[in-house]
Amino acid sequence: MSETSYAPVTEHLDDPDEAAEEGRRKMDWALQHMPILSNLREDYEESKPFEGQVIGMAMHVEAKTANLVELLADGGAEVAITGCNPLSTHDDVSAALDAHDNITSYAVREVDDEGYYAAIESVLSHEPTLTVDDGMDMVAAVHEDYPELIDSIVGGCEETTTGVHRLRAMDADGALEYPIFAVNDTPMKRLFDNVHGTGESSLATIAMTTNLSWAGKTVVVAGYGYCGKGVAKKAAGQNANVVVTEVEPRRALEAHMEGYEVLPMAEAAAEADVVLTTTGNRDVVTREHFEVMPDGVLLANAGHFDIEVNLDDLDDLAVDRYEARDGVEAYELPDGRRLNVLAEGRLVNLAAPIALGHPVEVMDQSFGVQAVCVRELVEHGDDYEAGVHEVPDDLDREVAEIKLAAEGVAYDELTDEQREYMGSWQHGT
Ligand code: RBV
Repeated sequence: MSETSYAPVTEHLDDPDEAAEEGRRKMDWALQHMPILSNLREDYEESKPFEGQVIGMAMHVEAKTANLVELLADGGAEVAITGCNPLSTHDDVSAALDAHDNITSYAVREVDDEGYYAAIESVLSHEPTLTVDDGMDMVAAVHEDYPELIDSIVGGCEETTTGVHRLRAMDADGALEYPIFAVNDTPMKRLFDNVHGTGESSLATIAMTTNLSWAGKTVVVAGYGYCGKGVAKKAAGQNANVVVTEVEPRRALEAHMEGYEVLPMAEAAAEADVVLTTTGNRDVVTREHFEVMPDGVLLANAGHFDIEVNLDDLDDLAVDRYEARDGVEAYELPDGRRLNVLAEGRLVNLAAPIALGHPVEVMDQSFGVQAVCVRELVEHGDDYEAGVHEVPDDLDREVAEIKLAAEGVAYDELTDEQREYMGSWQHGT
């Protein structure tokens, strides 16, 4: 282990036992609303599919994630975990995880940059045979700094759009040296977590952080991907006037046909009460936009990294900067306008002081897919070459079926004739 390596969470807390108790309470509450993880857990506790594996994880360490981690550990794995964002960790949950015999948690909230990467190194010192990432920082560390681990890594899973995007770029460069499932891209993840999860949790966190209403506000949503669609729909549902900005012509048209105003950011910024970025790209809101924004505007980001709102530009323009509320930093411009940045421009639904991440139900789905993907890699990892892989559809269906059964939702099955018809090309009118 290198000298910079980070200690487990318990060494950073005054009273780890008390913290662990509170963290456990949060996990128990979440688990009551996670029928998929509960179901898989029962199965894996018995069958121990992960026995002999070491799983290295970098994810948002809070109660729902913790239930995934514990499922993997109770299924036989040794798990080492750290955060995937310096502000999203709940220390009490991290402590509860670390108290488990098979789990070491290095996640600590408000860790600095150096500590953030040192904690990833600490996870890698466990020599994982599988990686589970949200944003790809762990895969990057393995390839850049610990390539000797690659030979014994069976495969990995990636949770989020930005991570999958980075992995595909790495794969295209021929630099990705083990197989990774694009968990984000499954229907059970993307159609729920990205749309409903991001929509609900971002808006709820902004409302609670500011104590302001959506009704009558002009809300500029940057990016009309799965996350942007969810945010736009839910903001409109709360009586906001939604303006969408896009760079992709089909998506711009889709937003237009959905009834939203579509404008270039330079024009949208001048009308905005709230700007919420969901693009996964950098420099979406910059100096030229700050220059025209109204006094009091709220600036928040729901993308994985904190580079969508260019805070260096804003800092350059500002004559003063102060904490207006917990989680809200006001930047005062020379003409007196105040531009309010939420959660330091980090993903607001997880990084704001009161943030809880996505609702439990959607994370149950996302993490259900993670769990079956890890199982698939353990059982059939050799079948997958290095590179980014789509999750096999039957695994995603398995997760959907568990959820439908738990909800008591019945659905139809194809008859043999229908199946035959759908598989043939000869039938016409
Ligand atoms: N996300 N995790 C949570 N654990 O509360 N909330 C959101 C949580 C994930 C989500 O799946 C998304 O793809 C990713 O965070 C962005 O970093």
